[in-house]
Amino acid sequence: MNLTVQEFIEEYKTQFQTMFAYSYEEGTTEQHYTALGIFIKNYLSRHWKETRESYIKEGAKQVYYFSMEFLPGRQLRNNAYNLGILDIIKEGLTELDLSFDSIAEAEADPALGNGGLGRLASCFMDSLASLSIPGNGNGIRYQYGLFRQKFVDGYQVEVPENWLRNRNVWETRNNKSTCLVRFGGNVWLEPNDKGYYEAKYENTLNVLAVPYDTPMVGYRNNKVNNLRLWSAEIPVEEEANYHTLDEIQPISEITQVLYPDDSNYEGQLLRLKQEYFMVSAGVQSIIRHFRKYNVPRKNIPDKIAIHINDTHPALAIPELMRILMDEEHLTWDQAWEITQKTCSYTNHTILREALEKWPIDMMKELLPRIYMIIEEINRRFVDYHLPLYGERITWQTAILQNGVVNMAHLAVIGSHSVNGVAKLHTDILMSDVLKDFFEIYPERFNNKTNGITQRRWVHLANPELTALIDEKIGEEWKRNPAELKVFKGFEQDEETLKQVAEIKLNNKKRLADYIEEVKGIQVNPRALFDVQIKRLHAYKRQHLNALHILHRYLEIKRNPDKEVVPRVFIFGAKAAPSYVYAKQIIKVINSIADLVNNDPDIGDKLKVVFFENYGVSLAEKIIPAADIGEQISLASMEASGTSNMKLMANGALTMATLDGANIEIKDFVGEDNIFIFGLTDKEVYELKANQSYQSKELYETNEQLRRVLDALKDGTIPGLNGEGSAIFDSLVHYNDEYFVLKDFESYVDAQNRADALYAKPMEWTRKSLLNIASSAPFSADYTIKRYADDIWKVKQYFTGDEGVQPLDE
Ligand code: TH1
Repeated sequence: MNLTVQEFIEEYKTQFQTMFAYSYEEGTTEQHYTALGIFIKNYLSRHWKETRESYIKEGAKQVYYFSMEFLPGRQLRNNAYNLGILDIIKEGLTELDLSFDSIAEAEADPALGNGGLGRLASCFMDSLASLSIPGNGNGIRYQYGLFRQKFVDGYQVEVPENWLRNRNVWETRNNKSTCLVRFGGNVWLEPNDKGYYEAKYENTLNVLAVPYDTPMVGYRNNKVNNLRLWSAEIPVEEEANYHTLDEIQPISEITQVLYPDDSNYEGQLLRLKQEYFMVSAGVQSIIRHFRKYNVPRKNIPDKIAIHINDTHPALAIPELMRILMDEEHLTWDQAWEITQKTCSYTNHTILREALEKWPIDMMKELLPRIYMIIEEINRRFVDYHLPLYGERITWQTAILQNGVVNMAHLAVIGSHSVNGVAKLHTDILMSDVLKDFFEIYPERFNNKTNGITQRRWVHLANPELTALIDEKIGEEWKRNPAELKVFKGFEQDEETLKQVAEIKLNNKKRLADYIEEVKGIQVNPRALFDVQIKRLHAYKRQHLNALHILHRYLEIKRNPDKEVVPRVFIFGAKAAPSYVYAKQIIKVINSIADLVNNDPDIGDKLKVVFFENYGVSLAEKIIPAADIGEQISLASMEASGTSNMKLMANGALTMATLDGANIEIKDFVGEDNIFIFGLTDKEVYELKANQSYQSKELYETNEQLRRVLDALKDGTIPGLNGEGSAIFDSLVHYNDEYFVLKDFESYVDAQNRADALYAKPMEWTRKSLLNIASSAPFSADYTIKRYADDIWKVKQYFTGDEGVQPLDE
């Protein structure tokens, strides 16, 4: 199936005309996007079908990645690239006088996730397919994605994200595989004459789950896996019972909108409905598919792995129990053994406010049968462990506690594997957050440090860098990321360093043009581009970054003649709509930007750019242009982080606390090639334990810090309405929960070291090259290989020597 440029041109013209009854010359960019998307989807459909069939034929074990969030990003370029037809399409379109780049920009970016957790799920989908692993995604087809962010007078305003307004060319509605999901009503068990209890239901709300399947294209291996997203509808046979919009609402609302909270639990009933809806439909369709394998049910764990992405899909555990008992008529013990062997769980955060705890009353009413099962899991857990571990440990690890269902405990108890997402994070799980479980089930715990797909984040986002690496070390690194380390050999090669520097500068020029276009701010591409892109959260400490900017501003004003290394500070961040403090930080940064960018004394020395509506597509533009990646969370708070990996892979130097995966980045790149500052996790724990931290003392004794803090509230920053004072108060009067003031000095210090290094361009670029060349360990291909080997026990299915090679590290 080697498509030639001429074939593409002919087929594309026909395709366009068939779809729109116009000749392609008259098409709008949006129509061209649609036609091209459909062309590519048709092109891959044979592989999609054959991949599915081959897994069944081989009796392959399949993994199902259950996640409430996926952030796939635009798929046109990615799919064409992985299929190996990107260059042909580009050439063909050029001949037709069309621009691939503008057509690709017409695609809506599906924001079906909040941040790192959802993007990780999508990187994993790319790696599963590229490694020829039978791996499927299972999630929700939200009608509205994460809100679109606008700034009005520097304040965040949320606008609905109607990503489905134009048709979604990638999805296929699959009417054959619908399921019924039941909510509420009454449930009881009735003994029957076949020797088991039957679950009887009355007055339930029945919801039809309709799957929309999206192809997940592997890298040049003819494999196409499936991402299944569920949509809620009225069951056809019940349509006559629904008359008004109000009556339809309880059903249509289920998959209407994504909850906009990142690392935060909002105990809303609708969210619980969403979770069970996705989980129930997913598990039902898996068990249905399993029947095609014609093996005994006790072998389910040999054919199926269900992965629970944070606790949001943890109801998969009681749902699988329900199906195995109520529908497959297995005993409790049989069902429990299968369930535990099938399910595995990843924890993504230790933040207390993110841990899901559903009120028992709510769960009982919405999911009566599921609650019965959870109660029984809990009863058996307590009965078994009380005599072995005593009162304290048993009650602290129970699922039912003080009127709530502790979802993390359910997930740990019902799984054979529990993992954290970076070394430090997993250590904290074992020694602190889940320490009692670690005592009971030490063998379940393991670490799987996060990863990113280099295909999207380097090959496609940074084509010039990719071409340079190809030229220097050959193309093997694309199939076998470990090869990238060969690039280290060029750290002293002046010519290569010049090329790396030039590519960075080109990327910065492109971003500078884009900044001018969308923000109207002129920035100097030769300035140091300092980037912090992630959700806005107090623990991520964007306000520490802001204090540093203020500090620079005040210094320039005090010493206008002093030479400084010019910097452009770049932000991208959404705040949860109800997160007042985070929104205040956004306003303050926007106001600092107004102050700095419009001060004639400042000029090119300092610029601040806060992009609106940060997401995957913006990240692809910003990351290749970054000189510094800011990873400045309070030590112990960021489970892993993944923008740190994307930024280093594109040659940014990391400005980091010893938190999350920053620690592993430091270990791989070497401490000379990263800027480390701030408290360690141990110091944080100590300060918290002995309650010795007094932020006000720092304010009173450190003059430099006081000047900066005072600027928050003394009118220096224009346009504020108390937001600066609010942040001041939290830092000075409410004892600075995230130790911003404590880390300030050491942060400024590290930033000064960065300036000094940037003044020596060759030295800087050498470290940049070493970052690029040390980024291979953070390939999601490796992460996925470890999940596949250690947790899921699924195999790579090679049909030849194509695609990503079998990975041995
Ligand atoms: C993030 C973590 O904060 C981040 O450190 C990590 O790199 C990423 O997951 C991927 O592992 C989390 N996102 C969420 C989102 C929700 C709840 C908890 C977390 S943790 C909704």
